Amino acid sequence: MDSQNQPVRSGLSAWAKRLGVLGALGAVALLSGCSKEHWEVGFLPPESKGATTHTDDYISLWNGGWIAALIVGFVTWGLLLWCVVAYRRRKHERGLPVQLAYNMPIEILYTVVPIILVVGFFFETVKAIEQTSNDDTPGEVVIEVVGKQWAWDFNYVTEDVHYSSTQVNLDGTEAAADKVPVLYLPSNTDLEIKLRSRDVIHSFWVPAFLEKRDMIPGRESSLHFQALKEGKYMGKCAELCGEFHSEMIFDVEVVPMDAYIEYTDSLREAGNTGTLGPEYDRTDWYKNPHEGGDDE
Ligand SMILES: [Cu+2]
Repeated sequence: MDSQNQPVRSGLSAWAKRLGVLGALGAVALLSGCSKEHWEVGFLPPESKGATTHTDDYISLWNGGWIAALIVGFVTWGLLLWCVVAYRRRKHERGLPVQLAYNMPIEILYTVVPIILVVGFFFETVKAIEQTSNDDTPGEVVIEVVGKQWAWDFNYVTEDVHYSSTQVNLDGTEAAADKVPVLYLPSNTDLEIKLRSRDVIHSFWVPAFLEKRDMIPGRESSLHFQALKEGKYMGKCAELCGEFHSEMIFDVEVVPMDAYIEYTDSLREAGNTGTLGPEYDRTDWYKNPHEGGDDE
């Protein structure tokens, strides 16, 4: 057996070269197409930076988690590689190497560092949740977003007007983009976005806002935040909700308050007064749970 073992080729230099080439290739693949903006937000959507009163908290939790994990990773990979190289079997050696165990300082390190990490992650997560998911600042403007197979109704509750949409037929042409329903949000205003569904479970997701909420028939959930950066964002349903789930998309326009008022006034002038209530729900099994559907 031993005679078949080829001795390690002369020294470390060949291995170092191979590792160097691999590392360089990996770095090129990793870094190509990545700009400073991508790094700053930890490869979350670049437009998420400063988009709402919550996004920066999410980004720093995300980046902090990655930085801690990478530090642990580099130390671990470094130690592994060092062991592989320093304790490799030399040309003249036969049999098993000297077996080592019970290194007290290392074992204490193994125990203490993970505890510090877990406690750190826990408190950083609680802090972020307090500032984001648990935010229930009363909305100066209340908007109800209603999901339905496969489109959206937007009830501008404070202004008592509504906008109703139908499914966007994504036919591969640019024209489809003009038919995407648009949700208008006034900037720098306390928003309460109420979410509900008319039929099956949908999910409200504006990727740039870094928040996603399921819309469950018979239950109301909500998001409270301020949109800080004016502009257009993409939104979509993030819960597989049937055949045309992929066409259940919308846009968000964050505009100054006067432009928002102008828009809701235009809805009123078009006759879209009042809000679209549960009378348009397709199913009401949750109101009579014993007549079909699951009890809660
Ligand atoms: Cu959906």
